[in-house]
Amino acid sequence: MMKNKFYITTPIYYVNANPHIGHAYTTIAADCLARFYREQGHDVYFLTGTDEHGQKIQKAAEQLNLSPKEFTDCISPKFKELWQTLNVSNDDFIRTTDARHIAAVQKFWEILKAKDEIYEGEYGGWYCVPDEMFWMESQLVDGKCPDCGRAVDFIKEKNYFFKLSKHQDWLLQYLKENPDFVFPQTRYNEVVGFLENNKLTDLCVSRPKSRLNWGIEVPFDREHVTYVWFDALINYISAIGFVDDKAKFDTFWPADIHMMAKDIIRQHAIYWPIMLKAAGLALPKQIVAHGWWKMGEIKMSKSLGNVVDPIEMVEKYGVDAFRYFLMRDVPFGGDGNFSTDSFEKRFNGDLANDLGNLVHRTANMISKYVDGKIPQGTALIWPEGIDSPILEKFVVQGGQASDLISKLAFNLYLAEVWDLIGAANKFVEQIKPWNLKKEGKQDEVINFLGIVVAVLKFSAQAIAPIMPSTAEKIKEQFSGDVIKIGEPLFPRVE
Ligand code: ME8
Repeated sequence: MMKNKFYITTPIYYVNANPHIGHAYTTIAADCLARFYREQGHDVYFLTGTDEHGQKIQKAAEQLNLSPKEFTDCISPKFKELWQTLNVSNDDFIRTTDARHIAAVQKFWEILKAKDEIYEGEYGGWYCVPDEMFWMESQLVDGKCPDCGRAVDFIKEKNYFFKLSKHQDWLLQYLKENPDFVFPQTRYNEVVGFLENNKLTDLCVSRPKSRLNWGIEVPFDREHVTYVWFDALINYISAIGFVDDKAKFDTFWPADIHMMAKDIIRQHAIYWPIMLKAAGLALPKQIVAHGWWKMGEIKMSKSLGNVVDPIEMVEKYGVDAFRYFLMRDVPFGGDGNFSTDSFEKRFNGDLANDLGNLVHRTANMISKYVDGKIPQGTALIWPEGIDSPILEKFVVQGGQASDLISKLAFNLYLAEVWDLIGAANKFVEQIKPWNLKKEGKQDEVINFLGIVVAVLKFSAQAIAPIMPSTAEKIKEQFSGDVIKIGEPLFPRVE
């Protein structure tokens, strides 16, 4: 039997600064899906990586007196290490400086050229020499560079153009026929609206080497390098063997999900599908664009410096608490405001008081009331007179796996699990096992503990994609014959 495959990608991140919580968010969300589908038996390929060419990177390197390659060799591993620290289970890590990627970009150029989708043209604009930036007439301030105020020159240069515009109607039609192509709906509407109200122009996809040489050479004109987005997007196919592994490519392409934030939706929902269509390749199944993490009301970004460092968060609170907060606090798709207050509220509430407490008190009760023997395997009976619809349903019907993860409703998914955990904590107070024990009702004590252990095992399974090591720790404590009392999972923070 052929296994279902699931190919998911994150953006490849620019290496001109260290990764922050925004990058961590996308990558962790993708990781939750990758883990979820692996658990479901899919053949999963989870790709992330770094975007290393272009002027921004070249400049960042120059400032440090390094060659661009020396610079990117220094920063790219920081992303790789961060993903390990965050327990991210990526199957591959692509760098746009990898030989396999350079070969794929050049093959893509050749295909488009052969299909007459590329032409030579002239590019004109107001150029600020010190800033190495092109500006449109309308962007100039008093006829000068809007960035630095210096004089600008009108420059015309030869470049290659990709015939984006001729595919506009096709793309709009495609979007109308495939309303799930972009998620969430708000972003879908935005893309459709943009295409309905604007005329696409052809895309200038090369830069003369006299201006920029840190890029992938155009295979049929070595005096030009590839425009960064025309280079970067292709990573999604270069990583799965576009040039050198047909079997792998045929297995995994098209991607199931390209995950990102809303800032780069246009490149992914307009440029990329048109590039693929023009090259005769299948389109990804879905473009998923979540919101932004903000500080106050301002988007976190490396250029503003208002960022939260994921490493600091992990050192202070642990990996799983960080992963939990990101996936729980904000409905996926919307923007989120980061504050230490809201983080610590969730930490002390959901993690320390609810989950941590249930694990710890259950382990202690097993040790105290039943000589450490974990009650399991026997049919559970719902105790009469106890009012807890959520838990009663769980006992009577067994735990139901939720499909909210596959619908990308991570926060609702977690809320459901926490409803059950909350009900189980309340159940302890309702049942008062210490009284049952005093009254010698040992069967009832065992039945009670059996119910709580079943809740914990079910919850551990359910949270595994989001909190993999916490799930493991719970399973370790409760899966054998005898309880292994562990350290508190989430000691309160003050
Ligand atoms: O755009 N909130 O790279 P990039 C949420 N190299 N997510 C955020 C975020 C925030 N405040 N800030 C960044 C690039 N992100 C290109 C991509 S892909 C072929 C090329 C995340 O380093 C989010 O996923 O600027 C966003 O889309 C991405 O980082 C942008 O990363």
